[in-house]
Amino acid sequence: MTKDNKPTIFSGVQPSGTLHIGNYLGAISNWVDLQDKYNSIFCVVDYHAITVRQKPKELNRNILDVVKIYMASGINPEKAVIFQQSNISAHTELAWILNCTARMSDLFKMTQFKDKTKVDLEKIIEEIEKRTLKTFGNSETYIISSEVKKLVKELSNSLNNVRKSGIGLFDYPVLMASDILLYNTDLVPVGEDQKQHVELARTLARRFNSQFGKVFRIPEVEIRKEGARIMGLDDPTKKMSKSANPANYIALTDSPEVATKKIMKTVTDSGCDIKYDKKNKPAISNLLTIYSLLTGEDIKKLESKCECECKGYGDFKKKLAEAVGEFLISFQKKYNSFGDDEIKEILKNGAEKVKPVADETLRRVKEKLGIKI
Ligand code: AQP
Repeated sequence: MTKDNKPTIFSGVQPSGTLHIGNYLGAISNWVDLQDKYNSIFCVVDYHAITVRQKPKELNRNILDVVKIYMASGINPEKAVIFQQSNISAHTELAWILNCTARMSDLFKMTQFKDKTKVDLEKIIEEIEKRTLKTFGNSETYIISSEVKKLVKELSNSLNNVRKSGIGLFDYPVLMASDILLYNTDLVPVGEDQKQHVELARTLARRFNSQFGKVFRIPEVEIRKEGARIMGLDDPTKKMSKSANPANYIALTDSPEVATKKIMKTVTDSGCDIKYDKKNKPAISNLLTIYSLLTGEDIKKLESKCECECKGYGDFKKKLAEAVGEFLISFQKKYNSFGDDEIKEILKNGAEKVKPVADETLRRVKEKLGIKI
């Protein structure tokens, strides 16, 4: 709790590309709803973005643009603190300390690492064990069957991918734990893909507290009921992602014309009824979720409205494109109203506000570790 008795929320976005409606619906719009009730801290996590190669000029631009997106979404810098991660050196210092508490096994479990490197060592090892045991029961004898040979080959390929992967990509959940834990965070509002990383922050906080004495508050994760995982337009089995092909996402800076083209080209399910059914109709369910969250209309009502007014998917997509276009026009009007100097000033003020809190947490951590002289 802060002096005004409000619990603290912390969250952030990486300036790793063009932000999309998934980032907005899954995370940022939720922050807007929470900023009055909480002591709110929103970060531009630029050190996370460099876990994959970025062009320096683009990265510089993206950092400012992420803040513009926060503001256009309705984050009010009078109510919430907005700052740039790399301006507060306590983030990387604490990350190093937490690295000494984290285990390789904690990080190999992280889905984002598995997705980005195509490495799932534990699954392959589990398969090898399952197949050898299936053949021989509980016998201690292991014979290398051709199936197992194939898995061993897969394991060896995965290890090659691990060798090539940047250490930052593997380790960034620890940096994220540090981001969260520095500010005595009570709640971390994120999209569903980040849930596992918040769980790691909890694990590391508990581990540190029990080894050295209590410093960290154990944060809770906050995930929206609807919109927590907006799926890709080109593939509704994968989440919308800013590092994917542009056909995968609607960027918050796409013109209505570009967004319309993308929507009209979205993958559709078999059959032609407009029904929300995540399992059997993942594409239309995703589009209905986007439609509902952008217009505030209930999904059930949208289904019956579309049944009366739409002749199949084509009509439905046109209606959705209109709604998305309206949203983008109003969003971009606000987005374009902010100048770079104003944004830089907001980041500077934000860093000044959070620095004392981060430094104090780090001081307590160093004291517990025995390195404070
Ligand atoms: N598809 C999504 N649906 C709902 N929420 C999402 N978020 C991301 N994608 C979706 C949420 O947006 C916040 C900021 O995400 P991030 O920029 O820190 O990184 P990310 O989760 O890795 O997002 P991307 O778009 O997929 O980026 P890249 O491609 O660079 O990795 C988070 O709260 C996230 O959950």
